Amino acid sequence: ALLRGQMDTTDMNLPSPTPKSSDPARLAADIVDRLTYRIGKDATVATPDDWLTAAVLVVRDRVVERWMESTRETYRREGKRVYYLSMEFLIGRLMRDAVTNLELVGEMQEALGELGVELDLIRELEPDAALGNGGLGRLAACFMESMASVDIPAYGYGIRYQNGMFRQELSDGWQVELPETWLEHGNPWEFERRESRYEIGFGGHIERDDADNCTWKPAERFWAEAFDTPIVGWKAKRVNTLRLWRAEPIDPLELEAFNRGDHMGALQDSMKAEALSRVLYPADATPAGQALRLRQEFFFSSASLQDILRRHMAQFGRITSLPEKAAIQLNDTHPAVSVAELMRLLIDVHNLDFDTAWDITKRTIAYTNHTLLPEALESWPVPLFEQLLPRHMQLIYKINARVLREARATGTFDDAQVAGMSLIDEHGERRVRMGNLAFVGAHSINGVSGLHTELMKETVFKDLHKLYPLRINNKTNGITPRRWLMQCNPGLYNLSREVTGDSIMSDLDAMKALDTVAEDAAFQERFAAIKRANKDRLAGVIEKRIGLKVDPSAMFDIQIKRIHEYKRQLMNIVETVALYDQIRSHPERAWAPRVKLFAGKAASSYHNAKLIIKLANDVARVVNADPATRDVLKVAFLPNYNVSLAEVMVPAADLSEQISTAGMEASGTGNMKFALNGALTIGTLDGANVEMREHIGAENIIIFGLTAAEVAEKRANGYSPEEVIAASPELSQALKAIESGVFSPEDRNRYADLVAGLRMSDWFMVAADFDSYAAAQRDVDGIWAEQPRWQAMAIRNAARMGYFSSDRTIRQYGREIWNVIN
Ligand code: GL7
Repeated sequence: ALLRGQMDTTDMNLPSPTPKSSDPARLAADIVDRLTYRIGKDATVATPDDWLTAAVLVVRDRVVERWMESTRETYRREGKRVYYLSMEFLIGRLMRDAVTNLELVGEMQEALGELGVELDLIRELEPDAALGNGGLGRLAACFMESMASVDIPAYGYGIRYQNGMFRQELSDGWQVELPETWLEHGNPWEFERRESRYEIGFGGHIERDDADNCTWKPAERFWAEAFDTPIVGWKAKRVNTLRLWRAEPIDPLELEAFNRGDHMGALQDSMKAEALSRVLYPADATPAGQALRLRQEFFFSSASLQDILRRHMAQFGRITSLPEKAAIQLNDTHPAVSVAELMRLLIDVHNLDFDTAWDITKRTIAYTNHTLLPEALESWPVPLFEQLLPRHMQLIYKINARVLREARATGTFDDAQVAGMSLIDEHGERRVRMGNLAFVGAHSINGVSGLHTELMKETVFKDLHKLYPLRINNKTNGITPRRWLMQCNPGLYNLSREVTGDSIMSDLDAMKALDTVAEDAAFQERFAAIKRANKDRLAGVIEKRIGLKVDPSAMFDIQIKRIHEYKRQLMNIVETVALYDQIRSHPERAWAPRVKLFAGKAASSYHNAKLIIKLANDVARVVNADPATRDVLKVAFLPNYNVSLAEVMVPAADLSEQISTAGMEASGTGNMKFALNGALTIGTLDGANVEMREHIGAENIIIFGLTAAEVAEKRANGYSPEEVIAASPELSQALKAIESGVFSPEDRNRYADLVAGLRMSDWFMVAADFDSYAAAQRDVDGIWAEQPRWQAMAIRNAARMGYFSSDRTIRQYGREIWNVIN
């Protein structure tokens, strides 16, 4: 009886778990039950957090049955599983997601209502799981939800950071970073799997066995322990697993040291383990660089691969069938060390020869590239790599020798090209190039928008693409319509369904039916009323957070995303200053009233990004205090942008700012969220904006500025921002005001260097695009003045975003990369 868990129980007559009812009375009773027996509290003393936990546990019970059924079914079918390896999962809150996908919203509201608790109130208490920086991490979260929704058996693998993305506060307009503590009240969604743990090694030396096979003796060893969160698909069709690893010491306490009186030294291992899964690196598209980051990358890659191979061997018993049963997707280069780790496991643990292992590795692994920014392409100093992962370094040299041999054998590459394809960068300090490692170890390398994929072929991977021409392919990003329409904008979702029918959540293309009512005055009125309600709600949030009153009938013009020079928040602010000047010079004109909203975090070490936040706040302070512009212009920077704030801001936007320097934003996904919620886009021909224009129609989107080719041309042939600035009176005046301290009277030089950067080099083409951008903004004003036209355009935007559902993206991965759907 003690061994029951490991025994074959098929012929035992075990009682089955009681199926969980979704009757509101039953739900209410269960909530009280959890409160009493799990939390140990009486209803009369329960805090709102206790009610939330009890409600989550009740919802989780309803998920578990479907979860086990999904797992059993995959096992029975002997199907292929998808493994999505990502350093980041930017999930946000899970309560509303799970309840809507289980279709229990009404029932839970009623059940909690019976207990005198409001669902809408307690779900606001749930902390955001902010285990990611921005688009890349949020994409991983949308993909997890879509894989469950389109019924693909999948596991997400990542790190259970104790502190996720930092909390941003503003102090006198400056960003202040504070640790985020999402686990403070525990996490009722997760299941700790103490039995699922793997040893992770670092450092040490290699004992040679024979030509291929080696034994690595690491100097440091830790446990990776699994925590599982169920991810519910639409209508709970399937429930998949997000498995996050936490590092644990193997020796929690070195008693010998402790007894010697070295109390800190005795805890050394614990502290080192803790550091591994302690905190998310807050660098967005900029490399972290430190040894701890490489340790984190290896830690979660190794744990995930050991788990994948363990599951494969337990079911199929033969390592060589791995590529038929497992598809491993690397989300950017962060898990690229997986290529070497899989090789090590196949050779040193499963005793395969190098050639067989290499063939299996390439057929199993695929890699998604998310950025072309040269500074974001990860590389590690060879000495650091060698010291932490000596066996992997050895394997990388061996892989490299083979790749370079293949390159030379074609006879088409010169020495410089071969050097560019090498896994080792030999310029200056020798470094391991993680992008090249991921490329050569994968059968598929995909970009995230059509433009980005083409640029990948022409730039970073030009020669590797020539050598392996069948590998690069495109998978344009998408967003889940459950979170980004149904949950965040129930008004628009319900209105749409009157026209489209009920299928839109499983088939976003059905939104197309809204086209037929785009010009209908009565429909426009209802559509506008929903937008207005969303804006009223956001106005409330703005007032509560920063004490600023804004007029909800004004145009809400929103730019929310990480602060980065290539995203050009600076251009938006400079244009705001120019507009402010214009309004003051021509108060008699009929200005379209605007509220310019900004939010986003800056990487802690990114000086200019932090200065841009301060500038937005300085400009806001001056503009908002000026009685001359009071009725037509307001500026606000909302602190601590996160998924939950996005869920309030996106549905309230009239205008979406997607104004990156063309060629630099790989895709963007915020752009898609806004358009689906009926905002017009002002944007450049960058990333997925290009495809959005094709789907929405050029007449329904406001495009301006240089193309990617024109940007490249200007950079190559040199361009003089001073000339451009001199030729633009508006820009000249705005820059002069900023650099002379009009917005920073207490520190007149604050923005001198920032503006000097624009005058001297202007790498991001702010000056070059300024006039075109300002003119496009005046076009926007013109459309706003013709409300029926604006509403028709906004409706057509929402109608035509079907292609950008992450269900479509995931089906393409499933068919064209993973081979799990036909
Ligand atoms: C990003 C891109 O910058 C962004 O354009 C893209 O939408 C996202 C998802 O593919 O990936 N790449 C990157 O390094 N980060 C991104 O958000 C941080």
